[in-house]
Amino acid sequence: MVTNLPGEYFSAEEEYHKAKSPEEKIRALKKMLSLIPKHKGTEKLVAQIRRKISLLKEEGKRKKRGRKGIKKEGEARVVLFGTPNSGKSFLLNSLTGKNVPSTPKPFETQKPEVGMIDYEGIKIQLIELPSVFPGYGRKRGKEMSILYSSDLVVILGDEEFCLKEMEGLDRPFIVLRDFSKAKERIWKALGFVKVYPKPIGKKPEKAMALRKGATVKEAGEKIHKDFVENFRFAKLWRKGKVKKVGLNYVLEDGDVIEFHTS
Ligand SMILES: Nc1nc2c(ncn2[C@@H]2O[C@H](COP(=O)(O)OP(=O)(O)OP(=O)(O)O)[C@@H](O)[C@H]2O)c(=O)[nH]1
Ligand SMILES: [Mg+2]
Repeated sequence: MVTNLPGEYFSAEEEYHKAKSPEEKIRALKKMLSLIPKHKGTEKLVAQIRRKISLLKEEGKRKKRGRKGIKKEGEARVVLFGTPNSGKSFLLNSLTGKNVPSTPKPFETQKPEVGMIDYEGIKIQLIELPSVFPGYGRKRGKEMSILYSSDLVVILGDEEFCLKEMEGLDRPFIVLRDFSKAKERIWKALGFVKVYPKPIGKKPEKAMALRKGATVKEAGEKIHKDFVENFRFAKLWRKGKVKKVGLNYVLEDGDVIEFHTS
């Protein structure tokens, strides 16, 4: 506990606690810093405040970078990564209904193109990245950050070449050769289960996607927090059978679930 701090310090500290934006917080912290008498007994406090300031600045930078990026939408982000003319635009168009130019010209796509796959009502974001070339990883920072944020990379064209440029990225990937199976393979590789929520006394609603191994609790959280907070039991239909289950029950693909609350 540092003693002999001036009164203004505490009002600056109050300003800091009231501050909403990172800029306001930084301003208040700097004021606090200027009001601390500098001696051995205050060293720790000074270091703490400096650290807070640098963290806030870092956070601000990160947010700015994020704003320039593509917003994540849907249940998952899938990225098409491939050598020139491997059919990325063709596939993006056929899976999402987009209309980006797809011709025999290589490197036609110059910036990331975004579309949305509809898989039985479940939305999956699909992004085509400009074609890969030697040194891509170093030169295409924005594209690399999209790859980093993906749940699945779909590799098209020269597999070896693509994997080399992705070195160290450590994302789940599939290599796609047969376009006719693209949608199914993407869905399978994402490893979701489809679960159908059912309001009491009504028909099941459209499917929702959950990670494999997800429980009744996770399904409830996704629909309405009330379902978990006031949970009594859930009624579950699976392969023609009905049972009463609790929050920790693990769901499977095709389950129909009805929440009962108090
Ligand atoms: N791979 C593939 N290509 C097809 C198919 N049908 C047509 N194509 C043609 O194959 C070429 C692939 O081009 P794009 O879809 O532009 O390839 P890309 O990977 O986006 O290449 P970039 O120009 O580098 O962005 C085009 O001429 C397509 O019209 C198909 O079923 N599979
Ligand atoms: Mg293209």
